[in-house]
Amino acid sequence: MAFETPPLPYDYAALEPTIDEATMKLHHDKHHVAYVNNLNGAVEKHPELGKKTLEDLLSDLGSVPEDVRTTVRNNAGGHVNHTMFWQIMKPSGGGDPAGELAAQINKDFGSFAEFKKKFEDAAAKQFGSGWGFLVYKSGKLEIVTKPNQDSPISDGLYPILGNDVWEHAYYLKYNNRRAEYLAAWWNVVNWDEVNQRFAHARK
Ligand code: MN3
Repeated sequence: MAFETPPLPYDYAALEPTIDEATMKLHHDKHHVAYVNNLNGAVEKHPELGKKTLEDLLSDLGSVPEDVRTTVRNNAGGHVNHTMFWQIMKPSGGGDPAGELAAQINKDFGSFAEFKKKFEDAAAKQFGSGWGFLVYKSGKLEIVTKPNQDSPISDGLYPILGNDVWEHAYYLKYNNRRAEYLAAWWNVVNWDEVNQRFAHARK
């Protein structure tokens, strides 16, 4: 298989009570695995795609053969988005960001509280399925939302942080209360990992 689903870096129940065990099991073992399987199905038809990285594929979708372009867009996107998602969370996470990222957040949003409010608001307003992302563009942090599994990588931007607002990410525990999920999610953010992604984005 060209692409593989990475194992969760912690137990399915490790993010309780913010994200419940049943949601994590379904989300990782069914949803993420399906994206990887679908992406591998496209690679079977065009084996040269298997030699590319996810970033290569998503940053140049125009070079992907047309018969699998939508499949690659949705499923390479799903794969890269979820791989990031598991890594930027951790048990006993949360708290305040530190270091360079904290300074940049204060500079661009005024305060961490203000950033959280803006991020939650943007992600709450994403109609239907999609993601809220934090990206670094022209020396500034920016909040963007994307529908489906689209990735900021396709716009030449590296996602520093992202929250999944597909119903599969929260519906079992939060039902239709997306805003409640968004507000609780900060409790499991792994700011060390997010800081590393910020350092990568600045390169
Ligand atoms: Mn998801």
